[in-house]
Amino acid sequence: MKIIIVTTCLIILPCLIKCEDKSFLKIPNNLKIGAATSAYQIEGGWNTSDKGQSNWDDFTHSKSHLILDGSNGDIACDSFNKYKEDVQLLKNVGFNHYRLSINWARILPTGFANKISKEGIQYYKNVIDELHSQGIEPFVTLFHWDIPNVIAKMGGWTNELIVDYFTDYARVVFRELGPKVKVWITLNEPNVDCSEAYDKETHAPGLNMPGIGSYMCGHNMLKAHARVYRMYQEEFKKTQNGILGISISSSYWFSKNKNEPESGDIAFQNGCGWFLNPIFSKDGDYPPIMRKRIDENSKLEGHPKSRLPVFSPEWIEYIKGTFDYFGVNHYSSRYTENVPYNNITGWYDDTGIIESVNQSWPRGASSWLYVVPEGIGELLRKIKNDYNNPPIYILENGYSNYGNETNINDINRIDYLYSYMKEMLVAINRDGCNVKAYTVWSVLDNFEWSKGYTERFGIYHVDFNHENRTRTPRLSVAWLTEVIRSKQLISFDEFKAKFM
Ligand code: GBH
Repeated sequence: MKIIIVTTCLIILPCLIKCEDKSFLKIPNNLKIGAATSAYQIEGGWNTSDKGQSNWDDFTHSKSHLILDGSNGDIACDSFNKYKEDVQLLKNVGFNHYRLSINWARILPTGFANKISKEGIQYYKNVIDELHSQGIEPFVTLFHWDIPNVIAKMGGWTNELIVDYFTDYARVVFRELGPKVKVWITLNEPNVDCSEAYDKETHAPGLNMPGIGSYMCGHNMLKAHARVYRMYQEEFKKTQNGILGISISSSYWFSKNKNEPESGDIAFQNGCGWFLNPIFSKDGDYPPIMRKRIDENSKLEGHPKSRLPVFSPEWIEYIKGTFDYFGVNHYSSRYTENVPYNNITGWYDDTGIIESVNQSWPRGASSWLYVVPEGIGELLRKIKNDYNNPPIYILENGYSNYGNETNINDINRIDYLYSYMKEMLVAINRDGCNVKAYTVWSVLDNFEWSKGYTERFGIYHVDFNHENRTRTPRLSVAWLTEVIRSKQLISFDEFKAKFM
């Protein structure tokens, strides 16, 4: 008797766990699976017809020493000419949506709305029509780090007038392309771009003004986002009925020490709350902890005013609630520890947090890309709990290989996507997180900003040495195609056993 019970348990128990797991691994019917790119990273055609110069054209041409391989996006994947083929590649995988971005200077050659480029508009119309003809839904980003160089030269995002210029540009885009687009992203990763462009020198224009430029930039980006959101509601919502959001780059931060359980959230508030709190919280404005620490640090440094600008009550109200969904780009996680506060020097930086990693975490080719799948589950639950269970659009998630290898058999990428999608599906199916879309970065290998072509995120390999920019599917294409077709997440081993 005993033996029978024990053996039945041994057989049934693991099955119960596994079977339960399997039901978590079902992809819900209403979860859209797609892939993303951005204009400067794939288009090329940098000086076709009447296109204006962008800040990235200027940056890569005049400061090529800041790009790891000295390269640029002049041709990139040549998607300006090869967009039909690219849409076919998306179709082959069975993606529901494609996230692309618009190059502001391509449609407004002077930077301003006094002149609209017919060719520029036509290009994006062609791409969007091609997507629709293949049953793929466009998600369109208005700003993915490239702005007209004339505006960049006048201070870019540190000049408050950009709020008006960005709104004028957005109005042209909505008018021309809006009838065929239902999902908009105003700004891609403002938290990353503000820091990299103005505090550091990794994004155009590379100002290197730590602790000053990024906060000016963020202040104006928040205003610009809100203005565009509200302008759409007033002028286009009735006729076009799209949804708008912003995509914030969010790592997950694990408090390293039990006696400092708040350190992870402090890092989150400084890294993401910077943009999330003003838009998504009940009270609006910057996170109180961020305000407090930057004010204190500024004072100790002898600044007459805080380096973090102040919103008027009107702006706080105006920015609050300007979202239809919660957009998030997620790749990796960190540990956090508090740095002791010193009332003479403050903190060595405004967060008062030091980040570290677990050396046993697997890594991608990007120095920052540690593989920590549990982080995405924690992040989704945090968003659900802290921001009142909003609809979540995951707008980027992906893995990099080294550019000097072809890596057609990208098993590491499959493992990464599998483990992250698994955590996401558990957060949806078990914990009730309201995730509406999951988007792989990226369809194609592309110009990886200051890393040039040395890091490759594509599920399709691109041969940048060949004038055809030949695209070749990696193994992850076959795996993803099967996952999307069957609506069931399977590991690489299961895939191999069945299909290889
Ligand atoms: C995205 O940014 C971009 O939107 C996309 O254009 C780009 O190609 C893609 O990622 C791949 O890089 O973990 O503390 O060391 C992601 C930008 C870069 C932001 C690394 C966080 C590391 C911070 N991320 N950065 S940390």
